[in-house]
Parts: sequence; structure tokens; C-alpha cells
Amino acid sequence: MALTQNVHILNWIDEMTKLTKPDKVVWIDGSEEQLEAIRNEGFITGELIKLNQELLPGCVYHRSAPNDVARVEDRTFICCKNEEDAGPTNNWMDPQEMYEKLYGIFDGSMKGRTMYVIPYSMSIVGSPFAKYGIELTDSIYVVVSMAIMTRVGTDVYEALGDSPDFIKGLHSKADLDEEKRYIVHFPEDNTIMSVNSGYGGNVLLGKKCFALRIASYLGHKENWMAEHMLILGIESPDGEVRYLAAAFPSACGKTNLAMLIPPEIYREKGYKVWCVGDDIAWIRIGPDGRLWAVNPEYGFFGVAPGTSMKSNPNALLSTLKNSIFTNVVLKPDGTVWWEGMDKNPPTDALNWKGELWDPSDGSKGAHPNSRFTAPAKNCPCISPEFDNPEGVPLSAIVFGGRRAKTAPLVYQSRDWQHGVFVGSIMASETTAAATGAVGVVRRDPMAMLPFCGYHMADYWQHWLDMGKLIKNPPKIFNVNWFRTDDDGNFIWPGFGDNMRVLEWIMKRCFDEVDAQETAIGYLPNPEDINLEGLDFDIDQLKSILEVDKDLWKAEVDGIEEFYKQFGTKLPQELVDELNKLKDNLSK
Ligand code: OXD
Ligand code: MN
Repeated sequence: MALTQNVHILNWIDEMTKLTKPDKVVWIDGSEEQLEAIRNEGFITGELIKLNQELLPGCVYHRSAPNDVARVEDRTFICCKNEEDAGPTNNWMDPQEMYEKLYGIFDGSMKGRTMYVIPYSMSIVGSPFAKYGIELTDSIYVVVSMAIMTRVGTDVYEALGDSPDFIKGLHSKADLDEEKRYIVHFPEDNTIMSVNSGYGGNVLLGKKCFALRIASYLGHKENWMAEHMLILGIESPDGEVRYLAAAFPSACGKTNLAMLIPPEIYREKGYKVWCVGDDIAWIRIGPDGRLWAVNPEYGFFGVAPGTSMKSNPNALLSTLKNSIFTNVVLKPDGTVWWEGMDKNPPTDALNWKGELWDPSDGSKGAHPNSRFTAPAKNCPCISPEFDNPEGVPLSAIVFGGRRAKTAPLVYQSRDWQHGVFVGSIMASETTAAATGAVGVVRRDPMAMLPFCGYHMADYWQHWLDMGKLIKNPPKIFNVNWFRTDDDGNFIWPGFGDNMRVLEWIMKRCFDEVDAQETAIGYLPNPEDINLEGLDFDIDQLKSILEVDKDLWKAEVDGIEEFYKQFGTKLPQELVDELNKLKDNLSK
């Protein structure tokens, strides 16, 4: 029975039902009883596998198809009327043409299946940040995952009333045909369509599709920002908490930073780090002229391999109940394992493809992109402000990347405009694990390249325009935990010790410490980074704070090359900043 009388919702569901032709329609109400029944159905269909309920209460296991284990950027489209509005970094197709193509693929795709109707909210229902979505799907995995990753429930219908203001999401696994796999956004129609995939990043439509691609488009129209950023709070011994948001390309330890455990000397003094979010921030200007941020999600969709009690105990502890594990190793005792969890690969276990796994044959047991889906509230360091509808005030915005030599451990931009430039030139060097080629620079401005729902140059302009509206803007920084020595070893210890850098960042935000002005921005005086309790000498620190002008001149060439594709849309302010950098480097 329909759970709403909203005609916009009913008409759309009617149309999508006629198109996809499911055997039945089930309205999800968000109740635990209904989810329990659906999980049980998943055990029968085989979409889900029950795990050991004593050791992992409420946890289930899921495998996606072997050809369907990651986001598919080459099959992800932004379909707005004018190609120019999608920009050079997005795939585009004329919306009419794309609708026709997709309607052909969706036609009858749910025959013999159930269509689930999932009402969900990104951020707290009724809060100033809240945006609502409805996802129609034929996947039980999607239903149970959305119930972890978003706020699912009938209060969404109440909040919507008769309004047409919701994001329509249609997902069907169809035949999991790679050739017909499409993840498509129609920002002008508030619509997302995803077909022929069952992998989280492609099918949990609240996450990348809505909370970043569609939301970035909405933020541009409505003067707010949707960013690919973690949010954390640093509590000092006197109980004051200062917040920052940080953007990193993948493989830079974003989840680890979001859940950082400070070094012992900080903990002894009473410092704490609180996680508000690990992936996405929605940011608005508050009445006090500061930026206020919320995490619009309700759970973590983290990469499993490498997560251990050493690297990120808070993440691992988050997964011990009511979580979903996808494409990891399934042990005979009904628990799970992945590479990097510990040094004891299990015997008699099944690998991510469901085959008996022999750890000694050199193959990986878990897929490198295997995932956990865990309720944020399981996290031991989840911020008490996680559920605050007003969000948290940002003192700093931090950008970062993985650079062997170019970027110093940390530097601060001169002002908002320069900070936008710093975000726009963000880059990471590829590691051997990512591709065959090592050290290739990949630009990923604000870590938004795959997630910006409109023209990247308009997005930069939006950042610049927001700067003019924010009376008390956060300070903008860049960090690089990944400087290497001549043998390729990381110099900075990273992980919890990144706290030492965050402390300097916060001191800068509150004018509590000086800095040196350099060609690229403000750098710390080395003695201002606290090395207490760390086996790391000041000369090592100096070496990773060094700015090599020749490397930066080469960097300028790379930036110019990257900027070229944006043509005349490139904001003049960024051209000015690039020229200023060139000038500074020639002095
Ligand atoms: C993610 C990503 O899964 O950024 O969060 O790819
Ligand atoms: Mn992400």
C-alpha cells in the first residue's frame, strides 16, 4: 500500500512501474521489522549471506558480480540540455537521447522481481540542510545499504507533503550487462538513473550521485556547497572543539584522517578528535557569517583492505554490528577477513568471488575495492554534533594529495581566492598499486573531478563567489603526508601523528602561531610543529617543509596544461593566482 498521497511521487512511481514491470512493489517504511524481513528474503535469494551473529551481530555479507566492483566513471553521465554546462571533465549526452536509450534498457528490467520504494533524507529530516530522495530499486542489497547510509523512513513523506521537491532515483540491476551499464544524472530534472550495476558506488544513489553530483548543481543554484570532504572536530584539553573539512583524492587516507586517534602525548593532555563525516560535507553560510557543515550521510562506505586495529581501530570497531561486508574474504566461522586486517590469512575461506581461497597462491582474498557499510553511530569517536541539524562551524578547509617531492607537509593559502586556486590544482601521483605507471600526476581539483555535476570552471567560479558572501571564511590549507626520501620511503609517519599538523593548522586559524611567507603561501616555522614524543628530528621536518622552486616551475607548466581545457570559462581570478605564483617563483 502506498505510504504517501503525494501525486508527484505516485505519478512518477506509476510511470516507472509501467516501464520496469516489476511483479510487485514494496514500500519501505524504515522500520527494523521490515528490514529484518527483507534481510531474511535476501538470505533466501542469495543476495545476502548471514554472518556469525554472535561475533558480528546484525551483520551480513554480500558479493557483487566480478565484472561490477567499482564506480564506472566512463559510463557516468551528466545530461543537461547544453553540453557546455556539463564541461570538459564530464561525459555528456543530450537528455532526450539519453532518456530514450535508458527507457529501452529499463523496459521490463524488473520482470519477475520486486520494486522497493525507499524514501530517504540526506542530512536530518526537517533541518535547514535536508534534501529528500526516493530510490526505486530491484536490489535487496540496495535497500539494506540505503538504510545504513541514509536516513530512511516515512518521516520523509511527511516532510515532503505535496511538494515535488525530491530527487527521483531509479535503479535496476537489469542483467548486470557491462555494455549497457549507465549511471546518469539529469540535474535539471532532479533525476538519477542507474542500470546494470549492483556495486555500491553506482547504486546507492544518495551518495555520490545525489549528495555530490546533483547536490553540487543545487548548491551552485542555491548558494551553498556540496563537497567531497571529511569533517572532524579537534577538542582541546579545555573542552573547546574546532572543526575542519578536508578533501583528498582516493588512496590518501581520508577515512583514517576522519577517525584519527591522537598520539599519546596529546591524549594524555586531554586532546580528542571527533569524526563528523568521512566522505561528504554539505556546507552553508550561517547567520554568524561562518561556514557551517553537516555530513549528509548516516553511515560509512569504506574500503576494507588496509583497515586494521593498527591503521584505523575506529573504522574497524564501527563494523562490528549491523554492517554489510562486500567482496571481502568469508571465513568458515561466518566472520570476515581482508588483506591488511592482520598477518593471518584464513584457511578454508572463500575469496571475494566465492571460490575456495588458497592464501599461498599469491591471489588476493578480498577485492582491493571491497567495502564495509557501517552505521556512523557505531564509530567510537563519532562527534556528539553528528545529529546537530545546524551542523558544525568550520575554522579550516584542508586540501591534500599524494606528492613525493613537490608539495610540503603543510602550507596555508594567503586568502580565500588563493585557497580556491590551491584546491583547483590539487593532484596526486599514481602509486604502483593504482596503475602500471608510477609518479604520473593526476589532477583532481577539490577531489571533485568525478563528482562535480556541472562545468568544473563554473564550480570554481562558485567557490570564488561564495568567498564574497562569507564574512568569516575558514582559512584554507594544503597538506601532503606522502613526501618520500631518495629511496622512496615515506618520511612523515602519518596516521595519528597527522594531529601535529592539524594542531598547527588550528593555531593558524586562531592567530596563535606565526608562519613564513613563501612563493606558494605560508609555511610553518619548523619549531612550531610539535614533535614531542616522536622519533623524528627537526632536520627531517625541515626536509619535508622544503619548497623546491624548480619542481614548482614544472608544476606551473602542468597546471597551465590542465587549465587549458577550460578555455575562456576559467575564472580570471585563477589566472591571476597562477601568474602570481609564476612571479613569486621567478624572484
Ligand atoms: C568513495 C570514492 O568511494 O571517493 O568514497 O570513490
Ligand atoms: Mn569518496
